[in-house]
Amino acid sequence: MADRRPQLVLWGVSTSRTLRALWALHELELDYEQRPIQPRTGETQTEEFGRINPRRKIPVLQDGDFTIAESPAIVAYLSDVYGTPHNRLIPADARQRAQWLEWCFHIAMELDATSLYVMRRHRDLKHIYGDAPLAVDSAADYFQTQLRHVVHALGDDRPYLVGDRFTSADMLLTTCLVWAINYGVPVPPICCDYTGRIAARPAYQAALRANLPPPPKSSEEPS
Ligand SMILES: N[C@@H](CCC(=O)N[C@@H](CS)C(=O)NCC(=O)O)C(=O)O
Repeated sequence: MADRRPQLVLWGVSTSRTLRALWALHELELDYEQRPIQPRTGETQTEEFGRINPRRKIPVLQDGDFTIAESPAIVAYLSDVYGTPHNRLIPADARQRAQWLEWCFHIAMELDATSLYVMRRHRDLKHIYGDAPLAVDSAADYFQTQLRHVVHALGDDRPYLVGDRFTSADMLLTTCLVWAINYGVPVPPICCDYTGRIAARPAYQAALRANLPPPPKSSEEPS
């Protein structure tokens, strides 16, 4: 009998980074299986997960015997391997690809790691990483300063960051903008309009649903 196990397995739910991987799976209309583990639940600390990702971070994608972590890399891998000319998430043209990479690094480094994740670590997760209100305020200011480059790029009614089609740079940016808006960081109207438009994509809506954590197990449920 043929092996019916799905090829693609995504580990992780409930974070902005897991959402990116799920979003790509839905944009590319791929079948996948979920392992809905969550951060800070102990589920990233198991022996099984440590073998899959020694960094003990979600998301992680398994594609048969291949494993890849880091949300922008997962999205790029999926597009490279499974994208079609119609739905690929990476530009084909060399110069546009360079600009796409420039945006991906800018968003992952400046908007995510240096700004929003600092706010998360030192405000929401201060019980783990330490209370640092000055760092939180400074990270929020830095986010707004760095966002000026996005405002400039989206000027002249440009619908997407790179070229004339949707790419994974738009996925990274949208997840950061939604994150910032939820954190109460002021976001200019042009970015709010952009976020609303991109977030209306059916694949984003499907990914949001798939990114919901599983309901807590009731101790009264029969085992
Ligand atoms: N740069 C990574 C960040 C991944 C990351 O930090 N994941 C956190 C949750 S957002 C995690 O898995 N933490 C493990 C834990 O707290 O158990 C990416 O973009 O995928």
